[in-house]
Amino acid sequence: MSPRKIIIDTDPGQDDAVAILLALASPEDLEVLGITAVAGNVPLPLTQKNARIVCELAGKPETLVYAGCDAPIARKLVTAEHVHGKTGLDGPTLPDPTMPLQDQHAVDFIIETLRAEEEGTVTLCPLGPLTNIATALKRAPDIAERIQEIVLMGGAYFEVGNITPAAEFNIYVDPEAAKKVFACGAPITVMPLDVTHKALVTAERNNAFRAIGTPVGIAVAEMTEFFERFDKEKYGSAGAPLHDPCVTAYLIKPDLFTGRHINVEIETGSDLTLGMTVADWWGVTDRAPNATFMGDIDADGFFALLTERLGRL
Ligand SMILES: [Ca+2]
Repeated sequence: MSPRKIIIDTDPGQDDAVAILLALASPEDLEVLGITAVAGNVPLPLTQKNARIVCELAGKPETLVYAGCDAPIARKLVTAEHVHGKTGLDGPTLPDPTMPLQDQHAVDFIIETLRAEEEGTVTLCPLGPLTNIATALKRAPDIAERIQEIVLMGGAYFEVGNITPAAEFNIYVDPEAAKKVFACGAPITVMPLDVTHKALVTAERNNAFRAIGTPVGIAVAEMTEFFERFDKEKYGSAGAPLHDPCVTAYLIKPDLFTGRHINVEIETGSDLTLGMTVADWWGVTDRAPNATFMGDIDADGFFALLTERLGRL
């Protein structure tokens, strides 16, 4: 089988970095057509730069990186330096990138790629707020039926929220964009906090990254060490959750995950629960299913895959 064509839409972010590294390490499974940066964890000038830093760390400076939207559709940008540090990639010391940023706007790249490639052969992998994807769908509604699948990190049901008591960060930052994406009709697979909070980088798992002994292995260990401080303090957990790599791991090994095909709606009207993913996990409404909402992960299998693949770079 030929590798699956993907566009990674991202706001790096240490866990975004690991998701990108996993994809770039897996050319037999994934062909990365491009990486599109969006404002999220940190502002756009940093996310597009961080995306290029990660490509160079992977030894793949030929990867096409595009800058997209610098603010949510209808709101002021909320960032997460309290988790990811000032640069978004705090932890390791990595050189500034020398590879170019593409001139084309990320949204135009997404639209043109979906129109140029054969229908149903391009998968979108959003790892940040859904601004770029929603803007593309708004500007070019014809692309919705050309998308093979949207596999995204965002939302929560059992874990409820991390940026507010009710909302997960990616959805909260641009709820109008999320609403647009969940209503677009393309097949959607969601990696919510319910899954990612089971993918914890314990000391043993981080030691396995470090033991790879390469610049990539050591950088990943240093990144997770940096942002685990926040989660350990907040949740009292054994380590930091690796949110975004769940998306790229799913595309390589879907059997690691289990979930339900259900209806998911996005709250955009309430100040109290803004950005909540109202997931009908128990099937208590007659609203039509629009997403496969994951609930569980084989965490040991996930970390085994990550460690093996990162060791290739
Ligand atoms: Ca992210």
